Order: sequence, then C-alpha cells, then structure tokens
Amino acid sequence: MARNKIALIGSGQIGGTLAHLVGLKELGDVVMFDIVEGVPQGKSLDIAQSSPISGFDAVMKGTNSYEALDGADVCIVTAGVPRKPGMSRDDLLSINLKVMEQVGAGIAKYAPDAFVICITNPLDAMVWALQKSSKLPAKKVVGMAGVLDSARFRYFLADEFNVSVEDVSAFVLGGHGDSMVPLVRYSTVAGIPLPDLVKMGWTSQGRIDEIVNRTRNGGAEIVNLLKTGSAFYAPAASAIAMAESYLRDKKRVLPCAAYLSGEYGVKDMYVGVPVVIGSKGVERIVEIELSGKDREGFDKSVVAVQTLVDACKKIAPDL
Ligand code: TXD
Repeated sequence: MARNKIALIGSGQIGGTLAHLVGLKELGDVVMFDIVEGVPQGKSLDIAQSSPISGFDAVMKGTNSYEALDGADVCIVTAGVPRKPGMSRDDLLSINLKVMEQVGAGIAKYAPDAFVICITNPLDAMVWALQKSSKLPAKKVVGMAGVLDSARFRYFLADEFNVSVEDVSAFVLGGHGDSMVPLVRYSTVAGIPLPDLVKMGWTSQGRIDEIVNRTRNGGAEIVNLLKTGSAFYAPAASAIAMAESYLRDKKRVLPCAAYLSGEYGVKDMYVGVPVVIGSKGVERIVEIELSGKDREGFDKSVVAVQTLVDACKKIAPDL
C-alpha cells in the first residue's frame, strides 16, 4: 500500500512540529511548503536525518512550489502571521485572509481530494475563507481549535484532581477566541461529570470557574510567556489527532470548527462543535441540546465569529 502524502502549508513553528510528529507516528510522507526559501527544505532535511535514530521511514521534502502538493491526502494549513503580545487574533484577519486565498487556490489546483485542516488564526474566519477560496466540499475542510482548547481544559483539570490526563474528558464549544464555551456539565473524570465532583468535595465551583477562565485564556498565557510567537506543540498534536482520525478512518468524536448549515441554528459559518471524523471527512455533526448559560455563551460566540466572517466578506466580496 502506498504511503499517505501529507502536505504542510506553512513551515513555521507548528509546521515543523507537525512534520516531526507525522514522522514519529509514521502517518505518511511529508511535503513542507512555505514562501520563505530554505526553511521548509532545511527543516525537512533535519527531521529526515532524525529518522534513522527515531526509527521511522518517511520521505520529507521541502518546497516553495505549490506543484509539490500534487495528490496530497491531507493538507494542514498554518501559513500566515502568528499573534504577537498585545495583538488579538482578530488583528490578524486582513493579512491572513489574503494568505488563505492563495493557499485555497493552490489546494484547489493540486490537492482537490485532500482533507484540509486549517490552523491559521483567526481560526473560524480563516477556515471559512479557505473553504470558499478552495471550493472543496465543506465536509473535507475543517478548523483545528476545539481539540486544543479541550486538551488545555483536560490538562488543567487533571492537574487539579491529580489524576491521569487520560481519564479526563472535556468539552469545549463555540469559536476559538475569548468567547469559547467550555461545557462543565459534559466534562468528566472517568465518566463523572464536574458538577458531581464539586458535590463530592473534589473541588469547588470557584476553582472550576478559575480553570474555565484559564482555558479561555490558554493561548494568551503562552503568547505572554514566549513573547515571540504562540503555542505550537499542543496545536500540532491536536491537528495530528484530526488527521489520524481521517487517514485511519477512526471516526473519533472531536470538537472541530465545522461548516454548519442549520445545525445549532447556524448557517454558512464555521463554528466549533463536536463532529465525527472518518475517511469521508466530517461524517456527522453532533448536535447536543444547549440551554441556559451554555446556549447564551454559544450564541455570543457565534456572533463573534459572524463579525469576523462579515469583515472577511467586506475585504473579499468575491468569496
Ligand atoms: O488553535 C489554533 N487554531 C491555533 C492557531 C493555535 C496556535 C497558533 N495558531 C495560529 O497558527 C497562529 O496564530 C498562526 O496564524 C498559525 C501558525 O502558527 P505558527 O506558530 O506556526 O506561526 P509561524 O511560525 O509564524 O509560521 C507561519 C509560517 C511562516 O513560516 C511563514 O513564512 C509562512 O507561514 N507563511 C506562508 N506560507 C505559505 N504561503 C504564504 N502566503 C505564507 N505567508 C506566511
């Protein structure tokens, strides 16, 4: 069986980590693309030289030409400019919108059958722009945010309870921004929902509120520490989980920015919701019932995403 081909569009911090993880997990051969000359070539050569030590077989290729994407099974897009301290995700909108238009055209030409995962911020608007400019079926284009946001939530909860991260599952909905909605009642430790754990005296509501807030600000916390860029290890690991579910038809239920056409009362927009990812791409959108504060939070988040999409439409009316 031929190896899968995974194209990484953008070879910066996340792109490099993605290539390394694809190698370590033997998910397929890698093409790293970037507009900067030398960087994708240098990183892919460095990672290829680690393969005899780590024990994986994968062709690692760096390129500045879209042609090299030809026939890719998966494209993971990180191309663009990352956030600097004090800069909001939304500030990035106009710069990265133009990048999405170029990347979308490249994917449409050379990898129209690929499963496309967008990571570039502001995420929910950029994945929308990427789908519009590539014109690929909406179920083959998704955004990565929820897996990362819920991994942050899971990590903080595991740390709070001093239990394995493997036994903590968490649920984060909505846009990737300050308005994301960590759903406390659907987050569990070994199946026990958080509100029950509060009743059992494992923690207090106050601590849960603090953790929810830390999760919401998880990206900014790292930006403020790094000062010269944003998080990259956990974002890369999150996109790899999505790519793996597609390539191995695992049908994992993962929170992703997915195209909604009426689900959750939302139309023609990408918003973070739980989806099943299998060999057909987004095979199912899991529509849970939201009420009270959760519904309120979700609706607020949808408005925030809508504002960004409207801004994109204003800048690029042809999309
Ligand atoms: O949860 C999430 N979705 C995110 C998103 C979590 C963390 C970071 N998130 C966003 O991912 C971040 O705000 C950025 O928009 C992307 C990529 O982050 P990364 O840390 O990898 O940024 P880098 O290191 O700056 O890499 C971006 C690369 C860099 O090498 C540029 O030269 C390249 O993108 N670039 C391009 N490549 C191809 N084509 C074009 N036009 C282009 N423009 C820049």
